Amino acid sequence: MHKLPRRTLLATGAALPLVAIRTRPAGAAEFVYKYANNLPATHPLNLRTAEAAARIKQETGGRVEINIFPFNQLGSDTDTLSQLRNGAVEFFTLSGLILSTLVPVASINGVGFAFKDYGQVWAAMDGKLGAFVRGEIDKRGIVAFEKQYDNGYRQITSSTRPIRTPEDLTGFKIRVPMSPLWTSMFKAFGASPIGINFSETYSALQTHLADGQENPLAIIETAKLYEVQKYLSVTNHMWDGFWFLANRRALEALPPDAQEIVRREFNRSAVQQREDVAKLNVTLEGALKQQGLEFVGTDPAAFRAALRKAGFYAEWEQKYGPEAWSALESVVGNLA
Ligand code: X2X
Repeated sequence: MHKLPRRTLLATGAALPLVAIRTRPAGAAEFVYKYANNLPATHPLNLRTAEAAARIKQETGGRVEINIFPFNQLGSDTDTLSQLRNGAVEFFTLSGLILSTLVPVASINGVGFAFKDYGQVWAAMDGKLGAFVRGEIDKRGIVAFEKQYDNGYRQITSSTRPIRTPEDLTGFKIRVPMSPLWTSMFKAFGASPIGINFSETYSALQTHLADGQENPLAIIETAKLYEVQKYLSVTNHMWDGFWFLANRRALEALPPDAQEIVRREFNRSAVQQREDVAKLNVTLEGALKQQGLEFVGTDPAAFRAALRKAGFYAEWEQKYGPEAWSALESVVGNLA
């Protein structure tokens, strides 16, 4: 600073903000950030985060503008995670299970049949388990906001044959997201899982690279997977949620009051989005049947027994370690 010419020195102080403002077009935001996700624009996650972005713009007096890029417009989840890390994308919602490729413990909420109901899900994820996972995410230069968005309980769909029992999964070519936990779980069922990003899933089903996949009803509906699937087996085999992630440098570049507004509004939208998904869980069965999906009942206890027999719980308990596992079991009871 001491070497700057006198004229520049005079321009500091009160004049500096004016200079900064003049370099932007009139009315343009000071911070223009990208928020990427993998879901269709019609999914409640996108509807609610769009509301949050609008509130943020208003409450920061137009200083912070967040543009949403849904449905993997900026790349697959794997690509977008790299972009989040290097700052090319500032915000990203990602399933903890996929985030586990970077932060291993983040897949723990996906352990098969762990949560009996949403009461347990939110007790764990808004409680000790969620705090533990966020702490691990934090070590990677990424910030996860407190409230997770709901993806939902996952159900298996198929284009070839109805899956009723664990034995029906034998050799079944099923698309799973890119995550060791998913692959491990479907191998434990005796299936042939193929890791494919969501951005490629519809076409993988269409071309029969995979004969089935598993996702919550809200995704099967909004991503129109019913167009390329025939049966839906109600398995509720795991619960999955999206962490709202921020590149730490980008978040901390915002003035403290704006950081607080951003965090508060995305947390608020998450809580509203959970309610939206809860309602859809009730109404979508009828809508999907009308689209031609045949619903198939299952005995979840049989699927869970298959996992136990294959040593799935023992293996993952060891991988996650005692602290995380006991945080999970403190809510859901003994899993092994
Ligand atoms: O990839 C999927 O199946 C999805 C959309 O559910 C996730 O983000 C895990």
